[in-house]
Amino acid sequence: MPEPMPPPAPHATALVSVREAVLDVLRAHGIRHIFGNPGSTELPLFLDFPGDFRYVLGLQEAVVVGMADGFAQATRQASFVNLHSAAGVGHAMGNIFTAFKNRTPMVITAGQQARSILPFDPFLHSAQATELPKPYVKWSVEPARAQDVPLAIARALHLAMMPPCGPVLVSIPADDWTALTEPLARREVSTALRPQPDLLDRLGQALDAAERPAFVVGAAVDRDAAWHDLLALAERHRARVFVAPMSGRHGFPQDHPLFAGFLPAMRERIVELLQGHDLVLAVGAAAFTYHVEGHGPHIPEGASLFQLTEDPQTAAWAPLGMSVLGSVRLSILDLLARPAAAINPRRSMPAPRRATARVEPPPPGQRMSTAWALQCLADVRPPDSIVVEEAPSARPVMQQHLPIVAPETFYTMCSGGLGHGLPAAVGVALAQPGRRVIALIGDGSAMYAIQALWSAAQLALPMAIVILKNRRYAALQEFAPAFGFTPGAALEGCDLPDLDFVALAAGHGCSGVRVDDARALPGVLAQAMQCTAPMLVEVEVA
Ligand SMILES: Cc1ncc(C[n+]2csc(CCOP(=O)(O)OP(=O)(O)O)c2C)c(N)n1
Ligand SMILES: [Mg+2]
Repeated sequence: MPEPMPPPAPHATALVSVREAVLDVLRAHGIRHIFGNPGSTELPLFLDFPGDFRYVLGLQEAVVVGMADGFAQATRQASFVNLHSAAGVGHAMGNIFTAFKNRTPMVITAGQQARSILPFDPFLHSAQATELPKPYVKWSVEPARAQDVPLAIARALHLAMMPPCGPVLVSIPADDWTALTEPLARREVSTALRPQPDLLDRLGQALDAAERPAFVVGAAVDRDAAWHDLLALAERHRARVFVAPMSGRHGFPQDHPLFAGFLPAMRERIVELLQGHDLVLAVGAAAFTYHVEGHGPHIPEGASLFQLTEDPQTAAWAPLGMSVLGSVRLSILDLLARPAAAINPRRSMPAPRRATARVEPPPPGQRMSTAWALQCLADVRPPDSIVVEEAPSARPVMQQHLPIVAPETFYTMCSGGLGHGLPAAVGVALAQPGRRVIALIGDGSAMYAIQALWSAAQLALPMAIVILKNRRYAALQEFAPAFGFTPGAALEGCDLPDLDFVALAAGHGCSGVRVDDARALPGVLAQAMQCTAPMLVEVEVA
């Protein structure tokens, strides 16, 4: 008779607290910043706050998530957020929606009441914590046991970084942090997916054969660090390059001869602007993002549509054409690796766009135009400075007078949700200490998350905050005729009198200057490019 098997040896791994195990997971991912706004349910995380981490406090949760979004985009790494149970997540929701649309990798932890009192519907209980942020998180979980929290955080990090990137939420009961668990093994998960070679080859052949190709470039190009590769592809094929509608990042230099302009989020106008092209390639962009109703074809008659995207949803809903799914950068590199075919002899070099005419300052006593303000900014800003914009009616003016010509120098949100730009600029400035960050914000937009000024001041970030003060929600007034309003007719809820941004800056610990004289603006902006702490410039525009 064989001897019975001996029982397994007692488990030898030394146990650690959930809190230590989670901090180790973050360290393994290179995460050293915790963006948050604390409450009682989160305090246990901060017992003996670890010396190698930095807590970045936002005074409202929209600010916390906005800062974490800018930081994640500018570091190409998931950011880590800690919010207060239900009310904190609620405040953050607008910017969680934006992070989802921006494809920003972000792990959001939310406090929850202690497990033992959950049956009694306690104070601060988030009753359906995992449902609250849906559908704008890729995954949300409240682990079944305290010991499962570290693995949930690791999984959340991997999922957040897996394209299409986005926010995830882990709800953590307050007593979990001190429970004991086994430490987690460090591991790596690859994220970039290579596109299917035969489909990509068909796209390559179509590009070689096209007579007048056009590229429509979306946010995923810059996000994927593919700016220079896309430029090489466009030059190889002599493609005219448009920026996709509502793009949160720029993917192509606006001063390049192949640059063809910005597509508006309107079906008929897109078809009009793409007229004459026989092949349209949407790169890292939806085909297409619309804002208003439209009818008829999506691309010009006779043209064919192709798409490179990392996002299965975007690929699936495209109304026509062929979509190749995979990393945008790897797709472009694989296209560049194909032998360069002889250029179709009928393909001509497209004519470059006309340069924008310079604007003159207004006569003395008159308010300056936004065009003048942005031209002044373009004149004084360092070439590698970063513009973070949220100034809706100034966008088309900016596209004319404040050209973006280098990678990773422009951020705005892809969602349309105001309250992102100001905190995102703070996050970008925190991530890029050597670079000048310029927050270009409308007066209305600034007020959705104005407390970001306080975080910028506390962090002593050398950033310029330019507020375009036109005393109104101009974009809505300009948009109203599309809904049948008489142009210029009064519109309820769109006037913003009596906002004083210099006073608001002072109240948040920032310096501030008001400029109403057009000729004084260049000097003040030049000073803002040199500041060593945040400086707000309130620009009175017409
Ligand atoms: C969270 C949120 N609320 C409301 C809106 C609607 N909205 C779109 S543009 C706009 C006006 C923004 O005003 P401002 O920042 O002053 O820019 P301006 O239009 O004056 O250029 C508003 C309120 C929105 N996009 N997001
Ligand atoms: Mg305004």
